[in-house]
Amino acid sequence: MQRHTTLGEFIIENQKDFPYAKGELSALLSSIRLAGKMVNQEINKAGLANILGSSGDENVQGEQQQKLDLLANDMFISTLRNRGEICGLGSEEMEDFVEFNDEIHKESKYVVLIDPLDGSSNIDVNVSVGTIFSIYRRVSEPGTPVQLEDFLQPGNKQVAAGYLVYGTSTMLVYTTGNGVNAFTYDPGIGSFFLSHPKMTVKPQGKIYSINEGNYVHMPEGVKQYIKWCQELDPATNRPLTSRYIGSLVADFHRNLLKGGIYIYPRGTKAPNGKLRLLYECNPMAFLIEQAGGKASDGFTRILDIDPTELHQRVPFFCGSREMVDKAEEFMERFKDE
Ligand code: P6P
Repeated sequence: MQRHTTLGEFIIENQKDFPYAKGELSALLSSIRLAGKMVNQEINKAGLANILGSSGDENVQGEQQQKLDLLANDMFISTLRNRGEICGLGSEEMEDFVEFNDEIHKESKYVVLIDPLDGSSNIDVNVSVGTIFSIYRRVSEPGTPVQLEDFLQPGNKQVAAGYLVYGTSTMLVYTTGNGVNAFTYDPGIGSFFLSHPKMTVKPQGKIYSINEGNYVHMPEGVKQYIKWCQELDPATNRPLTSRYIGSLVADFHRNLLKGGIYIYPRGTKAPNGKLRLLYECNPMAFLIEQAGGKASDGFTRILDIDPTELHQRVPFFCGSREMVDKAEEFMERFKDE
């Protein structure tokens, strides 16, 4: 009986694509796989155990921290620490990055940036949430403590990026710069199996994904683009369909499979947008470009933005290439309004 390749087998088979990784990156991806399984188990039983709802604390963004946020954050930190492949980790849930600077870890070559549970406000209403991760080679000298500069690298320096989506099924989607591959978790066996090899995003789609409740706060270019999406023009397959889950990973994943655009623009309420560059926009931008799509802040390629702060926010336009091109046209045309 022919069976699908497991994630572990796939990582080993494709290790050769990574010239300077002597297995460390493979081990790092495997530890993310393990942490993902652990988080998945907690999410699936969240309704039963007393881990729903808010922890009562706020994260660095001033957002209510859900209990599962903290649990997911701790699980990824402990799993990544136990595997010895990284010298530091930055997370949405922590003000500063974590140093792993004992004898083993400070020689490690990689750092990880992570949003351990994105969209977590949806947990209590049983909507899909996700984990987003981004991996860089450190720029500081191995053997020395990790530095902020190791994390503040442009997205075009990422060596790997991906996400787990905890939905009707749990999937892990990642790239190391050689295309995008997706793996579906079989809880009965406890393994991820290759279900969507070499994923590509359609150049044009019918779905636009944005929180239209923020319309009055949006830049004119985005307002005009939304109106354009809603016009009746069969020749250009309009009106488009509006779909917004309120969970970046779920909206991104749907657009990757079906074609579409996700926009979180700057606004009067969020002058730089809401999404964070380092552990949301950069990893998603790496993935969408590897699948043939596009990601910008409305003007500049996301992966070329030089970060200045660990938790900095940027406007985010991401998805089918021709749809992002069209939205950028409106941003350029109305940039002075
Ligand atoms: P809003 C979740 O908090 C998140 O970071 C993304 O997952 C999601 O797309 C967005 O914010 C939702 O934000 O302001 O539309 O509720």
